[in-house]
Amino acid sequence: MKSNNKKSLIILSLTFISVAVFYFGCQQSKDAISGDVASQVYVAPGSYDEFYLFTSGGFSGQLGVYGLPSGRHFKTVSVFSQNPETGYGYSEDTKAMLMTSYGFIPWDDAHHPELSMTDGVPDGRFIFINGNNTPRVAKIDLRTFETTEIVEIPNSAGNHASPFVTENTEYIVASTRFSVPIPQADVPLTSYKENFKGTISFIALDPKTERLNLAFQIIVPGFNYDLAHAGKGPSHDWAFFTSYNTEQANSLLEINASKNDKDFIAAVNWKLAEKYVKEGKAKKMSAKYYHNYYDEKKHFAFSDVKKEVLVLDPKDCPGMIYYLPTPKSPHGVDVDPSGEYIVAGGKLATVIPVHSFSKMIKAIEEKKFDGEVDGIPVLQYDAVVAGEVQNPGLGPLHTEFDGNGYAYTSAFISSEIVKWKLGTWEVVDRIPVYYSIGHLCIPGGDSKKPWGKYVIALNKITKDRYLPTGPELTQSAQLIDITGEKMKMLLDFPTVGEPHYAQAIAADILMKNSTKFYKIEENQHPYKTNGEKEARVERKGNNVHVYMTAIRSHFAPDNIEGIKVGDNVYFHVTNLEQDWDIPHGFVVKGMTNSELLIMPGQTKSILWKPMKPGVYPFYCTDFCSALHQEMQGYVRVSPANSNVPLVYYTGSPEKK
Ligand SMILES: [Cu+2]
Repeated sequence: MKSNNKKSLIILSLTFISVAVFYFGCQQSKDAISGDVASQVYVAPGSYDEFYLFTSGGFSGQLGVYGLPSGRHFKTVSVFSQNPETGYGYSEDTKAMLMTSYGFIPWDDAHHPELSMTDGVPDGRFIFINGNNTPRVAKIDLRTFETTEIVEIPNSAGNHASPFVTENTEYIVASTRFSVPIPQADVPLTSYKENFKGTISFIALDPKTERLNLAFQIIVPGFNYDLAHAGKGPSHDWAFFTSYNTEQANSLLEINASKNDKDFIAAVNWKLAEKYVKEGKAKKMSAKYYHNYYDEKKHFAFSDVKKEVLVLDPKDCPGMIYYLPTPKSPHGVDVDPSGEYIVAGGKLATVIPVHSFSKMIKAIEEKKFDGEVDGIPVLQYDAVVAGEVQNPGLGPLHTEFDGNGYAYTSAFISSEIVKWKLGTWEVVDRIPVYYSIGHLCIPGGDSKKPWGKYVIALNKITKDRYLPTGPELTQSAQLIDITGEKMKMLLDFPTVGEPHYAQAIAADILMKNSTKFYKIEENQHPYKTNGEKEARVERKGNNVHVYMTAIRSHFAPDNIEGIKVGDNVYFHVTNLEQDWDIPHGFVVKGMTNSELLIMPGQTKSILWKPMKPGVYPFYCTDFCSALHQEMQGYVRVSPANSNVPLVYYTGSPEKK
């Protein structure tokens, strides 16, 4: 009976989708020709976009930087994956960023960019993003658009509900999608209910040093924790995490995790958790994990290996965590700008349930509980719910806010954005998107002060929307005007990787802080070369260190002899330029890793292991001047047993 119901639900959904696609497809082309849509997204040559849009690269592991309203792609920030464009993860000075307790992992699945906030408003200092697969959280410095820190999260698997920040970025929250044995153990999978647990992690951002630190974890029942958002205003002290699979199934979750009528949003009082940690309620648990950071003076990444983590058990910490019953496998959880409403996206629910923070506090005070799970009180649904949005589209997932009293929810199955009013819960508008929207983004739309001008749809499927590119079509974002009563589709633009979630911020907040070059006198790279006079080659056994400089339009030295097969040749290249937008590239023929891309004032190092005797050219890859093509040199490689002396020069030969 059950499976029949399921089948008919799927058929119904598919029918709805095809009708929606047909109907809305016609409507959209009419809209597109009826107005001055093009002029609303046109950014004239030489003019700037109004917003930066940061989209996750999904399974590319990177972060995309786009302009709005143009949709132009400006940059890919290297985060969890090696990037041959920049040498990130290949160069000696960035490899440490990708170290984990499982070794060097040059890939991840990046999902949720999240801007740092002050007073609940994006402040433009940092953007964080999660590594979903091998649980990690990265911090990207928005002065340089470089990843400067990556923290691995122990006791976690599938770091999905992450990294959402509290009102002043006191903490970056994260929780585990997959519950696992904690500590890890070789147990039968059928022992899920006895042995599997979840964790919710709080990573602190030190306001002075701006460094991250995994402050503590809370151990929770073995559900799948899916998404999160921290509170703001009255709910400042709280963070909210959706869960599904409260059934604790470990097989065929598509059926087995959909049995309970309601799953939970976990409401965590992090202020109280912090207090319990200070009072010594947390237990030290051994757990090996990496904390990688990039020292911007040394231009070099380092790894600290951590050995333990502080863990709180809700049983020892009354009042720290409550469950809000929420229909039905909730996905997103979003807190409105006032901090009062906690909106769930029940992907299988027929309504959008909205919880009230003040009702939640009252229900806690009045102990309106509906039982408990592992010592965690479950609040009564009717005691906490503020209202339900009826007819919210099929498969409601995520909600963002415009700051003018309206909420916008993405509906995955019916491929639309639904606009509704906070407080009355009435749907006031809907617009189709193409197709299968996941997250959506309003600039500042999860903050206290959204810039309610646009909503960006982040779509999974673009069939029929673009020129075909083989079996894989581009994924896309769509820009929608939300300044009027009716939403208006303005622009489709393709994205690199899966545009899973995105955040946007007014451009002027970031522009003024953008680093133009690194001051050469502040460069403390361990292999820096202070000017061409110090350029040199040093042999230490079979390790050869080349201290090289790059300036328009030559390298020093540009001729090197006496390198042998079997040597480890480290090129430490210092870019001596002190001018904006003058990087130099460096690569040797046959190098098996990548190029280096060296910003002005930076030093970078890459390892080359010559395999065969011969003469190997090297050159600059980044067009830097009219004589860029002349920016080149040669390395002579001799057999391992040769006695060709080590010689290097720029201009005329000089023996060493
Ligand atoms: Cu060059």
